[in-house]
Amino acid sequence: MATTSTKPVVLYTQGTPNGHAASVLLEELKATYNGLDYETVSMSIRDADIGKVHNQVKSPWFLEINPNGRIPAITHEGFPVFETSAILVYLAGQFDKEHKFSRDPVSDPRGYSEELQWLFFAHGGVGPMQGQAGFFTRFAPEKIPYAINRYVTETKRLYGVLEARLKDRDYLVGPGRGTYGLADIKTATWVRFASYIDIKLEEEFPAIDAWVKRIEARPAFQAGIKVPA
Ligand SMILES: N[C@@H](CCC(=O)N[C@@H](CS)C(=O)NCC(=O)O)C(=O)O
Repeated sequence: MATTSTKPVVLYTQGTPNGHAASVLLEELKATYNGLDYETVSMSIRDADIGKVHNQVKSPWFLEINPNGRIPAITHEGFPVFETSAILVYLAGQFDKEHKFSRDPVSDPRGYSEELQWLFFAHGGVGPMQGQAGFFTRFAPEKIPYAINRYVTETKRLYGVLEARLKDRDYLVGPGRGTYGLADIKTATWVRFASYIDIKLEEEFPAIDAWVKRIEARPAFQAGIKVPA
């Protein structure tokens, strides 16, 4: 059930790309700003646990936090936020006061728009397409070549967009070569699992490969992808 936490932010999560996006940003904020801390509640996302385990994502208490019954979700002093990118934007607004990982909507509205564009591109495109590609490649009880081909092909098309964007940049958003931030976190947490759908980044998408390695070298990123313990 929902915890009575002494920490202001509670993250309800599991070790998946979407869960990692939230925990990576929390770890980045924790490493940069003094005072932010959070508690993690490890959720079960297995259908087999519905009705059995108290912290399954379809439990009535959790549906009050996330009516969509999925991880990640957070509460901040009791205020619930669901959907990965909405969580990233909320946490940035509350805690990234010096805009180290996010663009300022007031002083830099176009930079903020650019950030949302790449965030939405990953949230509505890369995540769902790669997720379906992974499901049909690895987990579906029946191998359906049409479905595998459709989702892997669309994931590769989206990777082509990222590859073109990253060819002469270090990060997705920002002037010059860009600066690391929300859109990189949201996208890299998915793309680093490209090999699960048999995409070889080093050979097929070298600019993406270099970008993922650059991001994975960050200590806070490494801490975030180990959540929940
Ligand atoms: N659009 C949602 C997707 C969340 C999502 O699909 N979460 C998966 C794990 S990565 C989940 O909780 N699955 C459990 C279920 O479907 O019951 C977001 O970005 O937060």
